[in-house]
Amino acid sequence: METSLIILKPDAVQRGLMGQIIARFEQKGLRFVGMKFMMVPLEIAEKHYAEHKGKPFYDGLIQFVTSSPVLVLAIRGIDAVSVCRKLIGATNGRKAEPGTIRGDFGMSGGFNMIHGSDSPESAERELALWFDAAELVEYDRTIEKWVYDPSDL
Ligand code: IDP
Ligand code: MG
Repeated sequence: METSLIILKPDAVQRGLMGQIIARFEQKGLRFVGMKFMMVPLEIAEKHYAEHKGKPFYDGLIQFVTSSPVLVLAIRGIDAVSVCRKLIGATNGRKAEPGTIRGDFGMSGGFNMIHGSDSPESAERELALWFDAAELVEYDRTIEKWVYDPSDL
């Protein structure tokens, strides 16, 4: 099982899309193990997006994610990192495929509603940045024996 770090960005919250976006992950069969609604401290935003420092969109991106609350999620499943990225779609909403979250709900390259870890290594780093270990909730869901077949596990 992998865990991915997902953020519903300020535009998703402001546009009232949290429920519809969360539903996509629930319907897929993924398990939520962490969730918090918060204003993003500048220091966390800068650490989270450190790889983009110096790019033309960096300052606007930091301003955007710290401007209004976000919903931070930790989502678990087999191959959860790549599965979540597929559900999310391409970075620019105008280019993202229909059926993806960005493809169905967005028109912007920057205001693209959601962040998802891009690799298991990024997920580990990001989970440690956004959640204390005790905030990730360990539990079983009996339904998962119907989500996965025995050869998946
Ligand atoms: P990703 O979120 O699909 O992984 P990244 O390239 O890692 O995309 O960029 C991080 C975030 O920076 C994007 O989700 C988006 O909000 C913003 N961003 C990326 N490229 C641009 C751009 O060209 N213009 C404005 N914002 C951008
Ligand atoms: Mg990225």
